[in-house]
Amino acid sequence: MLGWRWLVLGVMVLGVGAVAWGDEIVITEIMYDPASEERWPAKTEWIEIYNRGQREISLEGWFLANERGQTHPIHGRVMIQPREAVVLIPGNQTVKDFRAAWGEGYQVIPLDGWHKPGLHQLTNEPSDKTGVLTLRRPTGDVADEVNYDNEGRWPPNKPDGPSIYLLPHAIDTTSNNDGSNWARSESGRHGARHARPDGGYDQRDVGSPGVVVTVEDEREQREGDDGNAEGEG
Ligand SMILES: [Ca+2]
Ligand SMILES: [Ca+2]
Ligand SMILES: [Ca+2]
Repeated sequence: MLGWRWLVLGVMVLGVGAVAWGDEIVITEIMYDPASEERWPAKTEWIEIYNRGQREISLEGWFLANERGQTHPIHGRVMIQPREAVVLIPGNQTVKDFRAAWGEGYQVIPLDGWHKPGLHQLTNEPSDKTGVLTLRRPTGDVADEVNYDNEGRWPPNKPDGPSIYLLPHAIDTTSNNDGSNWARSESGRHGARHARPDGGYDQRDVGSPGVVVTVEDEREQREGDDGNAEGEG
């Protein structure tokens, strides 16, 4: 006889929809080699994460790690809503300076321990053994991992400045393991813009912090454009 537990499990599985439980939060953009001042300590790196699921998720206690160490956990009640992008910055940078360079309209979360003796910083010389960036839950479980690189299928990192970001068709924790699903940010494309030269940032930096464009977004945009065209005609 199948007990009630199986029934509950079955309902839970059906209820999750297209995105598997625990697989919702995706690393979508990495600014590992900015043109901005990057001498120790590098304050101008950042990472964007995105909720592709259908439920809000608490980020309290989550942290970043790489092959050299880890940051301190996010403290306090920080929620990420479905289809929301959140930006993580080094704890020695201020949200005010980040916003002066990159603008408003999304959550920016400073993380202590981005530098020695924690994460050390995001390596500018990634390889198959370095640049192993992970986003982890309070338990230490890996929510997402990206072993970014600057060779092979991965976008190059010369000249310094543009971030790498995940393309619209590939916004999930498996597709972002493949370098061919990433591109270098270009101003005007998929929400990317130049940084304003303020607070130690260099305007050669290009990125789309706080903006993630999915295939669904592109479809809605197209339908909106068609609607406008009909309305005007
Ligand atoms: Ca770096
Ligand atoms: Ca991954
Ligand atoms: Ca982005």
